[in-house]
Amino acid sequence: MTETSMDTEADLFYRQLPKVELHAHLNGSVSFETMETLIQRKPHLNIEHNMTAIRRGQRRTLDECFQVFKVIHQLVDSEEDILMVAKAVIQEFAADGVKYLELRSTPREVTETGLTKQRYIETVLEAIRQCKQEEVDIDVRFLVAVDRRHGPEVAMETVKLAEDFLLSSDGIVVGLDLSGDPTVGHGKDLLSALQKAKNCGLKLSLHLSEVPSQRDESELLLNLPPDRIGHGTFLHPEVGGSDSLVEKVCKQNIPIELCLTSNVKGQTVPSYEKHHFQYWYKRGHPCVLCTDDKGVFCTDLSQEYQLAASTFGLTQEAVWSLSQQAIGYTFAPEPIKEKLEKKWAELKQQIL
Ligand code: 6MZ
Repeated sequence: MTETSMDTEADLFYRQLPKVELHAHLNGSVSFETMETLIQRKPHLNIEHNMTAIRRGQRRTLDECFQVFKVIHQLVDSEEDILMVAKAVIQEFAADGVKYLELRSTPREVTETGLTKQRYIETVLEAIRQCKQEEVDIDVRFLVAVDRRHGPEVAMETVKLAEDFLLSSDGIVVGLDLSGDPTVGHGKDLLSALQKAKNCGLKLSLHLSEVPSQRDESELLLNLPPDRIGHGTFLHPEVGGSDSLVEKVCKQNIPIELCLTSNVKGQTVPSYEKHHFQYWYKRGHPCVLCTDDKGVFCTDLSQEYQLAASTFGLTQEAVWSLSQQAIGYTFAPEPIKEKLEKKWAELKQQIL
């Protein structure tokens, strides 16, 4: 698909396709419309739309992408904001045909608004519950995120918080995410927090090898092993990774969450055609298409499926399999996976 057609509506087939979204950062997923409301609520911040989204044809360095998150965090800094943003994001994913969503977000505390990390998570869970009550057609789970920038002590605190919610959230909190600027810090310092999370039953989705310098870190973190990998852009030898990394990923059959537009707009891959989706998909390795930050990168999951199909020549049958296989890579309990499988089977009759 060309750059010019990229921000247009995805075809009906891709919209109707039932989808599973497993890699979506809450504050990166805020839509243009919700952002408008936030900007109007806080005029004194003087924030404009071009500071919160990367549009068609635009590129940013990864570092610039992380500046964008800082701006969004200024706009989303109270319980009221989080509730509004989380509900809107869930409704938008549902409207895009996503039937199962794992949202992730980094709990923050903001003294000025009285926001605490505990309340942050409780508010996201409240948004999930309200959407369920309102019968929004989507099953939503939550991954508590560790921002690597904040170091080992904060990581350990976050794991303890996540562990509490794992026990008390009626199955909504299912795992832990490791994300944040990949050029900051080293995973070795976070290893004991991640190990603790794993030991207490939290599933692990770790951003790995998002930039080339993370090779040693990925070697180390793959020994945990994580339950899923975010991006994994530089794991394979053709881009400076290594056979040993690929072997570890393949041997343990760890699904990779692949976010095409995010990686192209953030310039960690040079073009859609050169995206590492191709490398892993050709090997028959478990791949899940995801949006990463649908608001910041101006995309949605239907569009990501359409882009993958047009770039790599996937048939509709292959696209269907890709979305269906993602059910198996969710952190949902077995009965939920079975329910989703049934839904896919029913919809297949109507759509394909
Ligand atoms: C690494 C990313 C990311 O947590 O405030 N985040 N981390 N790589 C990426 N690729 C572009 N995109 C988003 O959502 C925003 C936070 O998610 C992480 C960053 O830590 C960012 O601050 P939440 O909901």
